[in-house]
Parts: sequence; C-alpha cells; structure tokens
Amino acid sequence: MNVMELTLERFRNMFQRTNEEELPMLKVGVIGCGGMGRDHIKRLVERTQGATVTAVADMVDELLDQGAAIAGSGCKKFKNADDLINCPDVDAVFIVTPGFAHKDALLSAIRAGKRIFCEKPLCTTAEDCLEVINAEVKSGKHLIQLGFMRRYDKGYLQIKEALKSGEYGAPLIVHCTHRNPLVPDSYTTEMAVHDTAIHEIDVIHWLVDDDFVSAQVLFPRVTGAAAAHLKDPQIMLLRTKSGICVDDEVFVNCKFGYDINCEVVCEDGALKMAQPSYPDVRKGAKVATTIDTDCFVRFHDAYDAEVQGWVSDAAAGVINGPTAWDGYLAAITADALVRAQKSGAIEEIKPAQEKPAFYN
Ligand code: ISE
Repeated sequence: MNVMELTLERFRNMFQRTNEEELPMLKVGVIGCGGMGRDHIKRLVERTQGATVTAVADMVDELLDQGAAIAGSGCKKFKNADDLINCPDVDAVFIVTPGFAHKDALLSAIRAGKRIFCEKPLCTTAEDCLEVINAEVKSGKHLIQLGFMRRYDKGYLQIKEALKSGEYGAPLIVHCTHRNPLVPDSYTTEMAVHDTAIHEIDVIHWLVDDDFVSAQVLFPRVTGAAAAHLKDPQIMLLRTKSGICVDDEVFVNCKFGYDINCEVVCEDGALKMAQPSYPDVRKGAKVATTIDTDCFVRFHDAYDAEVQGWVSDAAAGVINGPTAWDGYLAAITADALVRAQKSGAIEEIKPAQEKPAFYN
C-alpha cells in the first residue's frame, strides 16, 4: 500500500468506524447557540452517529430558541452554562461561547467530570489555559478536546502521512496562505493572529511534530480593501525547535475567495496540499475552477470528522484529538506573534511549565 492509499483508508475509517460498532447514545449539551453553535447542533443531530443533543444553553432568548429548534423536541433549554453542565440528562458538553467565557465553563465541566468539546481558543490568556490544564490533570481524566478541525482535513492528513512515511526526508520550510474574502469592520490587527493564524499555529505544529520557539511579523503594503484600523495582509514567521521555518500569509480581505494553502519543503521532495476537488469548467475560451468562499464549506468534512471522532472516542473514554496542552501551546505562540506585531522584533516562545506527563 502506498502513502496516499494509506491516508485515504484512514480518512474513510473516520467516517465509517461507527457503522461497524454499536455506539451507546452520547447525550450532548451545547453551550452557545450562535452561528458556530447552531452549526454544531445541526451536525450532531443530522450527521453524527451515536450522539443526541439533550440540552442547549444561551443567554440570548432568540438564539436559545433557534438552537433548541434545531435540536428537536425534548431538548432542554438553559440560560446558564452551569445548569446545563450539571443537568443529569447531559453526559458531555460542547462549549461554543465566545472565547472569554470558555474558562468558567471548562472548569465547571471538569468539576462535574463531563467530557468536553471546546471550540478554539481554549482560553483567551495563557495563564487561564494553564489553570484549565492543571484542573484537568488534577481530575485524573482526559476530558477536553479542542476544536482545531484542520487536523481532520483530508489535505493536511495526506501531507501528515507522507511526512510520517520518511520517504521525503526531514521538513525544512513550510509555506502557508490563509486568505479570507473579507472580514467585518470589528476585525482587528490582533485578530489576524488569535482568530485566523491560530489554525496554522496548531496544524503546522501537529504536521511537523515540533514546537515553535520564535515568532516575527512583517507588514507589507496595506490593501485598500481593509478598514482604516486594520493592517492587512500580514506575513507571520515562525521557527521550530529543530529549525523549520514557517511563513504564513494572512490576508483577510483578498476578495477572491477562502483560499487555504500549505506546502512543506523537505530534504527530498516538496509536499503541496491538494485543494478540494471541483470540476474544471470550460466556457468562453477559459478554464475555471471553483474556490470556496467560507471556512464552513472548505472544512465541512473536517468539522464532521472531528465531531464524529470525539463522539466515537467517548465510548472508550479517550481523547484522540487536540488536547488542552495543544491549546496552551497555541496560546503562547499567538501571544508571541501579537508581541511581534507591536515590537517588530523576533519574539521568544517559551512555555511557563513543562508538558505534564498526563498529555504524553
Ligand atoms: C474564523 O474565526 C475562523 O476560524 C476561520 O477559519 C478563519 O479563516 C477566519 O479568519 C477566522 O476569523
């Protein structure tokens, strides 16, 4: 079996393994019924095997009603996250609130011993991430999976398998682009790190299996399409412990589409991520191929695979996806990039504590 066949088999297994096993029904409570929360409720209800949404929570009545309507009859409604977490009809919780509300919900769910799927970021500060990590370690149970869905994308998985095969030698350089067609006026220069580049921060660290040690940011000429306060595009540079250099072009007003690219240059070959497949259309003496326009379409299958994986793993009580420690590493890397945006210098990335053996 060659490298590509191996990857595709693994990808198919993510969706199919539940067909072979009878999964017990996992009763999920979803905290946060905004756009992302409703998307997850729909996914859990319509496309995930072995899960049912028994409760939803949101402070905003209208959103709560919308979330409950997608979950279907019998779904309990809560205004308060703690009440949902402690509801006996909830085995596991989804945390899909804004980032600043994650910490309290995470600590409460750990106290209740409930399995957790938390959308990125883990918390908004590195200190808060450590508090959550220490609480999880103290509980003695692996409870938290973090929503870094790119690790479940077929394109990244193919590159991961190719790197693991050893056929191409050691990775040396990674080129990434992260382009959004446009962002709202509320999007800030710092969000280019915390909201956008955070995906490359996690997925590249996982892909090359190495930790980042330094960060730098370059500001090219600003596009006329950006709001006056926003520096767009940006080039984010990261270096890993073994010396791999990563460049990430973050361009969130590129206008033409949602365009995610990744190429890993190795000692003995270069691995460029395949794009989702669309037909080449010939018309008017031109050949054209579709580019997606948003992350929900581009990463539709990855989102489904990560949630199915989390539900399937519940039966065995294990977490195979990104952990709270990955969330902490992403947070300190993002903090260094934001410092670099301000200083113009190369900023060091150093964890405040060793990785607990619990996460090995
Ligand atoms: C958004 O929050 C995401 O997670 C998207 O994947 C990213 O492309 C976008 O820039 C972010 O704002």
